[in-house]
Amino acid sequence: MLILYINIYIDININLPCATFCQPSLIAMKPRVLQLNPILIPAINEQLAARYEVHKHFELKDPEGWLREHGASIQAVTTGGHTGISRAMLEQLPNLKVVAVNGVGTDAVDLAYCRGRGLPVTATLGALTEDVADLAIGLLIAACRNICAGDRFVRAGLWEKNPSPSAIPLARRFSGMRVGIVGMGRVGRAVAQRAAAFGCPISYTDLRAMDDVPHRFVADLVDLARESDALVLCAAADKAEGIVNAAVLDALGPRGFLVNVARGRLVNEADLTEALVAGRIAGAGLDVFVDEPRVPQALREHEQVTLQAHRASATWETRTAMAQMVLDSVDQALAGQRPTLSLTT
Ligand code: 8YV
Repeated sequence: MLILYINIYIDININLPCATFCQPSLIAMKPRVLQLNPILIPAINEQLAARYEVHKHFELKDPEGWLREHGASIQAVTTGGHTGISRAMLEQLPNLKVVAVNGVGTDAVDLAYCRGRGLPVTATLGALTEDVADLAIGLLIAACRNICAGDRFVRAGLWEKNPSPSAIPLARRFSGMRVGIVGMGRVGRAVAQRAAAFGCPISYTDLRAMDDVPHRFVADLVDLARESDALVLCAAADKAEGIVNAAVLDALGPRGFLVNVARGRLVNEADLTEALVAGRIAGAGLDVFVDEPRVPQALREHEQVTLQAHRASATWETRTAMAQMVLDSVDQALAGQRPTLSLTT
């Protein structure tokens, strides 16, 4: 440190070329980390910045030019579940030691390619389960009890103008609804636990029946929809694009509700919009969309749809736990260890 200080001092004051004095071996370069998505926890950002040279891809003026010039120096990437990282970008980062996903969805990362490269891809497994399940139940209750439409009615002063109880249509009871869960992983199980506390009979579908799940397994999604009052999507999107289509929505029927806290592309959004507009399903609670942040106008205008801006894990508690996992994964990988949360190595 002292030597570095003297070198810089001499360089500035005597105007000798730095190369004469600044031998790279004497300068402790911080490893470079590329952030593809902001981390919202200041304390974690401070620790990242203290240990690493952090480059925020989303703030770069010319991200492509920057990558061409500096890609080879990047040792770690942090990203969001929805953002992931493209194969093309991975190829521009030949010395990468870890992709730390600040989320549980790894559908936007080519895991097979990373496996082939021996590159650890980590996820924040278990950190967001409770919050995502909470929001799923919140969206379902909001959708079937028209909570947001009621809020808009009161805010707009319409209650005073039209105080008759018939001004707002009667809603649908949530307690006791037959809830069908699509994807019985951590989040699906947490949704089931919560819905069961409301007296809801639970059924589920997944790639296979699970021995440790006490609920009824239904192999076919159309059958599950037909036998449910509400479908809650908690599945990984890797191999399930567009599984909720017109046939599933028609099976759910005009009294049925759809909740999606997983990935927008599980749903054929055009089919969903048509089904809602035509009243072929009763309503929906949606946190995720096919082309975020763009949400189809028809969904935005529909009174029986409750919308969120991909917020299911967005609490201080969960995002702090997630960010800590990201930091730990980067630390482990750059210390030459296998990150404990690696899915690929
Ligand atoms: C996060 C997600 O909002 O876990 C995921 O896969 O999509 C979300 O929970 C996102 O990853 C935050 O960066």
